[in-house]
Amino acid sequence: MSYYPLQSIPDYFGIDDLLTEEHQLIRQSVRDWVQSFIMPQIDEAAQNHEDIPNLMKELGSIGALGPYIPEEYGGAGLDQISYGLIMQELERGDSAVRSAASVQSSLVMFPIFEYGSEEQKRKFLPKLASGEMIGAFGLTEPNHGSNPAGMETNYKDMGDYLLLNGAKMWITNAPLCDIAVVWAKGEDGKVRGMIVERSFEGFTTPETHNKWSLRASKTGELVFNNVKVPKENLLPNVEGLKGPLSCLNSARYGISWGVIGAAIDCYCTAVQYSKERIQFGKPIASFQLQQKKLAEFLTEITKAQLLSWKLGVLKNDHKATPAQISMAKRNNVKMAIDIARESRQILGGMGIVGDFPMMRHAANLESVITYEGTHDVHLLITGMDITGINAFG
Ligand code: TGC
Ligand code: FAD
Repeated sequence: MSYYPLQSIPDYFGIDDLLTEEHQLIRQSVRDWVQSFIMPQIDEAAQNHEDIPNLMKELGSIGALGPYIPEEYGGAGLDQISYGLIMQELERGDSAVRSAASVQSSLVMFPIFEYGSEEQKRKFLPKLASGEMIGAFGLTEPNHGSNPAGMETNYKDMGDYLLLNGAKMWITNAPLCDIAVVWAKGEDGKVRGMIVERSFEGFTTPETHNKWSLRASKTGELVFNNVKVPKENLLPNVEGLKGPLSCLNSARYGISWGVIGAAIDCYCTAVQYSKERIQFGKPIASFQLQQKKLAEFLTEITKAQLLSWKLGVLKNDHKATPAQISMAKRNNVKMAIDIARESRQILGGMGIVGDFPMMRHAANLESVITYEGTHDVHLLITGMDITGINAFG
């Protein structure tokens, strides 16, 4: 359980005034679910490098899978602020929980909804929304991470079917997935997306072991050895790298909110602990050095909240640019990882044990600052937006 009262979760600039009653109800219901379902088991799951049993069906039952997908396809038909608030609450529990919901919602349901055929939408979206089916997203490869344009995974048009070969690496939920949205190059060199099903011969998903980060999430590879993909599984309505990159816009936006949750969990724990822990005859909260840390945490959380809220407003109006999303993802993840590391120090030795969440969040955020575009890649995206000059290659 959380070590601090939930009423201490900060809203220093009254951002709740900008939320509707529905937003607040959604946030409360996910917060309650995280308290009762995630908090009691997350430390043990992370310590044991195990995923949380039944997680996807539970996430489906609270409407956290594809919240902004229309109801006719099994989604909740909510707006982007609701999606962000859900991500925030899930990541207050653990980045692995938010990751599971992000991948399913933004990287699997979003491309099927946005670029899929009507048959694909009807076949896959409702089962993905309920968590009955688990999806993965395959873009990164062993030799191509930040530079997905270089991907080697390829398909040949065999007339009746597509023949898929190659491998994807570092894929969230690969070992658990029923389907994977996979991005591959055709003989014309153009990138296309396709839905690869678990039952297809030649498709395997070896697990990546010994992670020190996101230990409550399964990561693995997607390996394609002459996999015959029926043509009806090709996403018909997108071609080129903008297909996968547009999915990342949605996921990166969700991360900008999610990491605020991780930061809040660390901040609230540190405030509570610093008031209780006595050294030199006084609570450590009475020392200026500790107050400086707490004041800076709250300032940074508040700035991040405002950034994500405004980005959500832009997203609702279909006006958010990829560069704005990059800025928010980059800023907020750095904010959260700094707070996780610094707040751990406020707990002294107690900060390193699993009774408190800081080490777990800090270790998770090492992945979050790397995936969905590294910290440096997002800086270069901002640099290119400012100057018009591409400094990648
Ligand atoms: P570039 O030439 O700039 O662009 C190629 C085409 O794509 C378009 N585009 C975008 N479209 C939509 N949204 C975006 N964000 C877009 N960025 C670019 C662009 O307009 C162009 O379209 P067109 O029609 O002209 O062809 O591409 P580039 O090869 O120079 O690369 C640019 C770069 C480096 C920014 C990009 O490739 C990048 O973002 N790299 C980082 C890779 C990344 O983020 N991988 C994430 C993998 S998925 C993941 O990590 C999931 S973790 C999930 C979890 O567990 O939560
Ligand atoms: P590299 O691209 O090799 O980068 C290494 C370093 O070089 C980084 O610091 C980077 O910033 C820097 N660098 C690279 N290019 C430049 C440049 N031009 N200028 C300056 N510096 C540069 N991918 C998926 O497709 N699906 C998933 O579900 C998924 N889940 C993941 C889960 C986890 C736990 C992790 C850790 C990763 C996941 N990823 C996933 C992959 C993730 O997106 C990549 O790790 C990330 O994009 C970086 O690629 P890379 O690891 O190959 O690093």
